[in-house]
Amino acid sequence: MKSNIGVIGLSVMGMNLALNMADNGYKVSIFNRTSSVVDKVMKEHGNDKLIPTYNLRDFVNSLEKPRRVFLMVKSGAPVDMLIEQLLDLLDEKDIIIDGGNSYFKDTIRRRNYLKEKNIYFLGVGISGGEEGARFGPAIMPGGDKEAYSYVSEIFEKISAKAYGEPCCKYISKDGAGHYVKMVHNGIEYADMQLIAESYTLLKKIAGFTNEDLYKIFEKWNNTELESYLIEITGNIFKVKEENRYLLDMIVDKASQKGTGKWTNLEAIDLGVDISVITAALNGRFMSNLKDERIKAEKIIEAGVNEVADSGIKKEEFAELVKNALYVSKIVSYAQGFKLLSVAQKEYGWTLNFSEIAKIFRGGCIIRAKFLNDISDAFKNEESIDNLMFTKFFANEINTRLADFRKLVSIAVQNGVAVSAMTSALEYIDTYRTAQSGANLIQAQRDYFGAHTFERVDKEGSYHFDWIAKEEN
Ligand code: NBP
Repeated sequence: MKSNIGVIGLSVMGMNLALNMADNGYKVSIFNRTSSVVDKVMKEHGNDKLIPTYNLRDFVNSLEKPRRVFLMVKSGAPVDMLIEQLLDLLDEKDIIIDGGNSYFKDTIRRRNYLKEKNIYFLGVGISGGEEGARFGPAIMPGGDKEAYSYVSEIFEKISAKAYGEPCCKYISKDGAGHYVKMVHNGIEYADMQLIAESYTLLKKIAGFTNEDLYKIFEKWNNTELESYLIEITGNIFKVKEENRYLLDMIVDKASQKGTGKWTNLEAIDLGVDISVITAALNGRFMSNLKDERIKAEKIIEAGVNEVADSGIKKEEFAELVKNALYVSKIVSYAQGFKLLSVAQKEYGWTLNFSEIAKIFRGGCIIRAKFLNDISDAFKNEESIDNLMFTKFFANEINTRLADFRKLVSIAVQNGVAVSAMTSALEYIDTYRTAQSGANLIQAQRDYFGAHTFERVDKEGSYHFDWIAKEEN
């Protein structure tokens, strides 16, 4: 009997996905460039559902048709190299699935290339790391829709389940699945930065201890903030090593693998403001200037005048932080979905935001209760310009905005940097400014470059001879 699917690349993700597929009753052929890895997997996890293979020809021949070849290798050149090697061995209508973190434009290119060869291609975003891959990731499949019907059952079975539904839904054609995964990663950066800023405020301004912070986060996890990241953050505050809190022993330098960078570059390309996600990326860059920050603290003064005691009790302050965190979180998701809405027009995709929010509810790092609200909000108001304008979220923001402003002011007065939160507040204020100062920018542009301007009192495009007027 032939295998139902084959997995190439048996590092953390590939191995765990293959085991997950086998657990779900599928016969899975496995292959890895370095053969000893195949032996290791068989030795440690082997069962009759896993079929080891040691060259690509045997791997391909072991699969039932149409063949489902799941690549889980390092993104970039390895994917192209494998596609080339597989082309000699596959038949028309076989399906190559790229489950790695590939750049969506590579996915579009590969799909077009393989279409010429009559090979189907799916670019699939997978989230959840090792644990997710083993027991249920969030899956964002994009690519040839005809081919998706051959893998949908497997994907839905191995995916995480949230509220009884699989965290897996076909996204749209060519690079759409990888695009949604990329935006998901950007949102993840923002979520983490916003929580880190909340921690800083609670610790530096209100003086909460790690033990207090554990209790606060535990409480928050029973509110609208309920999420995986709030839960694990609470747990982190408790952990001690040799009588010292482990968190206090960790150097404040945050690394990254570059996925947040792609989201930001893409937003710049499409002209979309994702300032909270950008602030999160900048936060990681700045965190790495540790030595310079130590020097700067001595060179640049805080400039904090005697701040009058605001009279806020610690508990009240924690409530302000909670409201600011929640509103900022709404803004970062609103920005992520705004990027998706511009991208779907740019790349000709049809994205269902309500369903995308549902996929994120399980398996992945950003899983959170409020994704149900996002899903409902987009379902109720499909063609809304921005998540923040939906009735539900407009109300959530309006009822907390005064607290949010108060918190940001306290942070600024105390010289505590909260760039992601401030960016969220600025985004709200920029959006809700019906009459901005951009008329002056247009006037300047027309003055020095004759770039023309539109007028509020009549139709058309105008140039004014500013210099002549000045000379008169
Ligand atoms: P890695 O990204 O570390 O890739 C290692 C695998 O790629 C090994 O199986 C390696 O084979 C194989 N490989 C390489 Br490198 N070059 C190859 C080539 N030219 N031909 C064939 N195979 C090649 O593994 P990972 O961390 O499991 O991630 C796999 C994919 O999933 C990546 O795209 C990653 O970004 C994505 N992803 C990872 C996570 C996570 O939490 N780790 C989460 C979500 C998505 P070898 O053993 O012979 O070197």
